[in-house]
Amino acid sequence: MGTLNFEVLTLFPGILAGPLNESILKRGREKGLLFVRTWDIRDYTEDKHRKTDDSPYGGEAGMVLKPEPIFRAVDAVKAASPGDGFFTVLLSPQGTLFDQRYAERLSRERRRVILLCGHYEAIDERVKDALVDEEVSIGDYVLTGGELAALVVIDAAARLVPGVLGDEESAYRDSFGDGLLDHPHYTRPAAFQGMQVPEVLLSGNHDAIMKWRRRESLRATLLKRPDLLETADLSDEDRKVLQELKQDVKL
Ligand code: 6GU
Repeated sequence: MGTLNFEVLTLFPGILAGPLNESILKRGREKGLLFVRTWDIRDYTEDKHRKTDDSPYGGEAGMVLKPEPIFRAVDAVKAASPGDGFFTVLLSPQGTLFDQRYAERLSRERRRVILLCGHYEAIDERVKDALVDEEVSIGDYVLTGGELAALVVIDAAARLVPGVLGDEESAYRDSFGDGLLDHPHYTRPAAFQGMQVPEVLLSGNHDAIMKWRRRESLRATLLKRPDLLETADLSDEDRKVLQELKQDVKL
């Protein structure tokens, strides 16, 4: 079985360390299913002040990440694994939106995935032109840097690698897989502060329970994220249920 390999280039490797050493990511790494290595871009500067950014040509405000340290760092990553293939992703708010489909594609990636994190500032365009295969954003908001986005990308892809989730955990792997929101969940006690668990879940009728869950997934999606219904994987029965739910909403 293959390992999902990430090489993360960052000015702040410490941001990554905590989350990679907890819970499922930690266990995935221990099992050899996930490999994540961080590279400090500042280690690839060659000047006395270890300068990684500079003011932009054209005289606008702000700073731009210099190309040389990044090119050297990427060279070092590639030299460390001779013969391997590489796929380079720049994390930036200008990228295409990261979603479950992207996570699924990444989870099957055989090449080493280089995640390039910017911080505060813009990045010299020649890095994108010469080194970057894809530019990815995790949503329409601005973070201080790409590190948290890199963690999101690693986490979402890693949990889809077979064996990373335990049996109990992987039962939930498909909850977004068909493009619908999850249905409600309940555990003991059956009555709590006057609130009852839905009768059908206590019935032992597996077929009725499966139908209830599907209906509640469709209901949650219709109410909270109707946009997802455009691309969701829907059966004829699903469409019938959706028509009923829409009728209910109007009452
Ligand atoms: Cl990938 N980077 C930054 N800095 N901000 C973001 C982002 C990435 N995705 C959404 N906002």
